[in-house]
Amino acid sequence: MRERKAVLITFPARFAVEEAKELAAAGDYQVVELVTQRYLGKAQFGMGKGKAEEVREMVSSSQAEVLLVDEHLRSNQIYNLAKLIGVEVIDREKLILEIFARRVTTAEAKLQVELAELKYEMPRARDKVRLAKTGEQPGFHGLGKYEVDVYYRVIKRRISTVLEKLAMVRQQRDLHHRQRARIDLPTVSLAGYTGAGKTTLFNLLTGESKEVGSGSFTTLSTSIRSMNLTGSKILLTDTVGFITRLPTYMIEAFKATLEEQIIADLVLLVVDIGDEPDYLVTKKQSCSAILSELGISPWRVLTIYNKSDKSSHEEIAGKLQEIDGTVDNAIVISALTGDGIDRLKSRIANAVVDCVESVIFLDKGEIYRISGELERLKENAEVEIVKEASGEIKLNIRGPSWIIKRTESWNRNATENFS
Ligand SMILES: Nc1nc2c(ncn2[C@@H]2O[C@H](COP(=O)(O)OP(=O)(O)O)[C@@H](O)[C@H]2O)c(=O)[nH]1
Ligand SMILES: [Mg+2]
Repeated sequence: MRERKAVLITFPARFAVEEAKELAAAGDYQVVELVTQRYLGKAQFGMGKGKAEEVREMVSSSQAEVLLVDEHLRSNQIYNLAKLIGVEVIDREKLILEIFARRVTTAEAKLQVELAELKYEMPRARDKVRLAKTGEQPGFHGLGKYEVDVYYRVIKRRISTVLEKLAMVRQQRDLHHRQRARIDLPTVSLAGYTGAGKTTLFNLLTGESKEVGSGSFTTLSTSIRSMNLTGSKILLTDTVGFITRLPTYMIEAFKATLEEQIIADLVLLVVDIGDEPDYLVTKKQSCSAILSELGISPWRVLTIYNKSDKSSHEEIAGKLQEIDGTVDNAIVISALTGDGIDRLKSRIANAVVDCVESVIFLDKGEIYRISGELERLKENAEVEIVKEASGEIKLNIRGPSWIIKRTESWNRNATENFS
């Protein structure tokens, strides 16, 4: 998709700026001007009138086609701004919804995103109804009173339809299964907050030279690439990443979007070690919480501390001590300079491609249930089938760890269910 030129307004904090730029890029916008404001909640335009007029000048001199405002705006603010500035105004929530919408491919995730879009529209429809009824702004956005009422009812009806469909899709959900069957290669995905350096690391590992933040990695297919690791081919996925200030109604859509991309034998959780210690701890905790809600157990997550080039060794050691209680085992890298990448690669190899052994116990009849998968397993691993005196079946397996991990759910007493 063609990138659209945009003026971006966000908050002055470093993190806010980085995140807003990353979101804009993921939405295929090319930021031509960046404006920071301490407060974006003013009634008429979100910002003061004077600032809004400055922005109008910027938009026209830079020939921007869109104004991105990195904050939740009410429909009257969007209306006022668009009227003053003369281009489309997209607020933070709308931008995030656009990003989700273009990433999702499964039925369930699509429905979750559609539901969030409708919920975004809902209060705005109510605004439009109210404005039209009080005659404050008759024909607001070209809608008469009658049309607005109808519009509101249509949204409500669509919400209930989507909810019904979702309930149906959930019953037949086998997302993990399908993906696993499709991708018969070890897969590793990158998770972490926006701005942590996922895309930079993705490009470094896959040898992709496209500029970071160019917006060219926004579709699902281009965010999956293969890389070579000690002679084995693995698939690496760059995900949408965690987003701060996510309104409650968007959480399900976010999870569905991420869930689709994050299905992997190993998740690399990228953390910016340059952050302040308490901020680091909070962020890392919320990442872990989201990952576990998505059904990814901690032993499948490898935390990576990125941007080592920005701090001294002592500073980094101090922070690691505080977060992890250990310094020696931590993977500290710089995706920018390449520092620590060889060690990272060997840790990934260790977790997914190195040979391991495992024993699986099955009840008598169960061997038939998994016979198809067992045949596939035999192509990649050594399998010895032993019939125990009890009638129970024991599988002795030896093969690359990613395959072994996937078979663990066969186990009669499996604690983690992969499917
Ligand atoms: N100094 C430094 N900057 C980095 C490093 N890795 C990424 N960055 C910068 O951090 C910003 C966000 O990186 P990006 O890869 O887009 O983050 P993502 O949102 O996680 O994909 C960019 O400006 C990168 O150049 C690093 O190791 N060191
Ligand atoms: Mg990225």
